[in-house]
Amino acid sequence: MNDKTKGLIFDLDGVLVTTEYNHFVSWKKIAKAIDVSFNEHDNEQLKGISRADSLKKILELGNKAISEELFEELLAQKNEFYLNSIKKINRSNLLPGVIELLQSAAQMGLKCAVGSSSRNARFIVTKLELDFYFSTIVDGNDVTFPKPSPEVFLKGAQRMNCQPNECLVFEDALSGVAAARAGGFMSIGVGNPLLKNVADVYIDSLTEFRLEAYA
Ligand code: B16
Ligand code: MG
Repeated sequence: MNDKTKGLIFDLDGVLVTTEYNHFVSWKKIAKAIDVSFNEHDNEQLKGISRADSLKKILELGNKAISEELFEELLAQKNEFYLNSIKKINRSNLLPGVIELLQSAAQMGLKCAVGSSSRNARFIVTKLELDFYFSTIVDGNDVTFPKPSPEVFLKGAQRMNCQPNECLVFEDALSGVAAARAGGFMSIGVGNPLLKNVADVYIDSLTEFRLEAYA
C-alpha cells in the first residue's frame, strides 16, 4: 500500500506519447533486413527495454549471430528510421488524458518525472512542449542498468526527493512494471491489456485515472 503520493513517474513511449508504434515499425524494418520474422506479439518483449537489448532480443528470435560492427550499424540505422518517423511529432501525438493529469498534479502540488529507457526522451519531451510539467527527466542516457532494473525510477524518485512508496509509476510495458515492482513502487499499467493482472492498478487510458484517490 502506498503512502500519500508526492510524486508521479511517467514512462514516455506508450504512456505519454504514441511513439511505441514508431519503435515497432523501425525494428520491423531492421528485422526484415536481417531476415528475421518479427510481429506485434514479439514486439511486446521489446517494449520498455533499451535499444541494444531490443536488438539482442530480435537476434535471439531469429537465432542469428552478427558481428559487433553490424550490431552497432543496425542500432544506428534503427535510430535513424525512428527519428525520421517522428520528425513532425507534436502535441497531437500525445495519448489521451496526459495534459489533464499533468495539470491536476501541478494543481495538487505533486512533482512529476519522466522515467524512460529512450535516449531520445529529452528531445521528444521538448518537441511535445512538456518540459514545464516535469521536475526531472531520467532517460536511457542516465542509467547503467536499463528496465527491468528499477534504476531509472529510483533516480527519478531521488531527484524529486521522494521515497518509492510515495510515488506512482505509470507504465505500458511488462519490463517497466517489473522495474517498478523491483524498486518498491506502486505501478499503474496503462493501455496494454497484458498488464491487467500484472500491474497494481490497470487503466485503459490516463483519462480514467483519478489522482484524488491517491493524493
Ligand atoms: P531509444 P520507454 C523505450 O521507451 C521504448 O519502450 C522502447 O521501445 C525503446 O526501444 C527504448 O525506449 C529505447 O529507445 O532507441 O529511443 O533510445 O517506453 O521506456 O519510454
Ligand atoms: Mg513505454
